[in-house]
Amino acid sequence: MKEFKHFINGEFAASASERTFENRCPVDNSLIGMVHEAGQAEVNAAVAAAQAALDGPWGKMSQAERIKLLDRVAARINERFDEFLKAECLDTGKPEKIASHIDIPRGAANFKAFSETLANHPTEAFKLDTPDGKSALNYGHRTPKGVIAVVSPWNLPLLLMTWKVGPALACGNTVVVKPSEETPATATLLGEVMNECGVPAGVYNVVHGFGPESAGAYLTEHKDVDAITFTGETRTGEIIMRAASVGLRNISLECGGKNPSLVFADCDMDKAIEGTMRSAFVNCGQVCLGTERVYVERPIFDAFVNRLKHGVESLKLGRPEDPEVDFGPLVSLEHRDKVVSYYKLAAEEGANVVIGGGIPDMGPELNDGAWIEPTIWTGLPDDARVVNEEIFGPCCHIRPFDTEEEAIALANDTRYGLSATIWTENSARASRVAEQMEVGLVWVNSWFLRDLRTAFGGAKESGIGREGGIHSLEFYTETKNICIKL
Ligand code: NAD
Ligand code: 6OD
Repeated sequence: MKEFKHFINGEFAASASERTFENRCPVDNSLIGMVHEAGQAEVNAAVAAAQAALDGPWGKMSQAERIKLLDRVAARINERFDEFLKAECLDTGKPEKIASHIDIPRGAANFKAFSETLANHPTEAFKLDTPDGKSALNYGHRTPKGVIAVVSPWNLPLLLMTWKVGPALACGNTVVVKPSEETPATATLLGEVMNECGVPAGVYNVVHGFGPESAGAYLTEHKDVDAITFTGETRTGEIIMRAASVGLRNISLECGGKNPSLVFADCDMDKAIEGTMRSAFVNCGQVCLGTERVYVERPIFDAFVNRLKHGVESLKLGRPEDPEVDFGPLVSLEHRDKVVSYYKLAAEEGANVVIGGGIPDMGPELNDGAWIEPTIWTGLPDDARVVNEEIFGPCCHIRPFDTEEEAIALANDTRYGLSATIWTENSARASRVAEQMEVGLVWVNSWFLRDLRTAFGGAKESGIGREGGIHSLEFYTETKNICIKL
């Protein structure tokens, strides 16, 4: 049986308390291994190691040397691709077909993209005329923020963790990562890679555990953590924001969503169906950018609902390693309880269940896993909880609309503001509608098409701040103005 230890100062370490918890595979609920739970002592040690690396070898290294090391990390993840893939799929149950295209390649790419941004992005410079008839030169100078706490979720574990660790390290910071308790494996494996690549001890640290009264809280409340970057639920984001207020530490929050998709009658239906199949059901609906509310212009409503239903019928559920499989289980039995409670609520709120709505019979080998049926509803009122609360499962509600104005109002009628997707072949309409969406990200005729140079983040209760490209540099560095009187 596997044992997942913390990674502190370049070494794998057990918890002094010897407290551990189970890591189970959601495919069949089998035990993968035991995870050490960090107490205050382990978190203190990890933060101290990160601080020492900052004051020592990492802080003294040139930007070019750091970038070379991070390029090596990216290459090494790709060399150990299959190990990362197996570990990620065991922890999450997601199909290898998906993780080999999304999670692991992006996990590696995150270590390269930001080095290039850093190397190529200048800071500002202004020459100022001074009252004595001479002048002064102002220029911006970036320094690392310091020790960064990275608190990450379970849905895209390696991708979302390295999305923060990559730019943080490129900018010269050190990190202490608290991966989700559901998915400890790839963050731990990355510790081995850091050592193999010669990244100095203390630059990358991992502490395992839960949120409240555990590693997550101890880390985010730690006074020597200089900034916190978090991905997860909005309610957790609020708690972390309170923790960050002590000492006025910087935060970046990437939180939940209840994302709309607007399908206009002038769309290319094939593209809209293919895109909505992915945005609603890929990764078993556990993507923060995923679509849970679909608004379809009335003339094509019935045809759209029918074709999406056929798409769902063709999804193949099964084990991650089966190359034909495109749909795995939810991440855990606990999360399935939550999603099932929404399936029941949808029925109580008067939904018409187009397809799904329950737990599939996967046979004796898999029935203990966290399996769930992909589900489509129609007919719910706009104030139904199912239409307003983030479910984070493979389900969507489809509702007809009659005018562009109505579609925009419906899409924006939410406290969330992460992403929106628009399906239309009319480019004037596309930009007009996109500009009115109250979100951080809009995709037109596509979904989850990512360019790491662009701004990523949410509006309203979906988050605070932007990361990606220059925005990551802004968050992970302190810009100092240096004024030289000439
Ligand atoms: P979560 O908020 O429950 O947990 C996220 C992380 O925070 C975990 O590591 C957890 O242990 C830790 N945590 C929990 N309570 C804490 C506390 N009090 N103090 C410190 N740390 C704490 O989220 P989840 O269930 O892991 O992930 C699903 C959620 O994440 C969904 O709401 C989804 O929309 C959101 N999400 C958002 C994005 C985005 O980019 N906006 C991306 C992925 C997931
Ligand atoms: O692609 C990314 O950079 C990113 N942060 C994706 C988030 C997906 C949410 O589940």
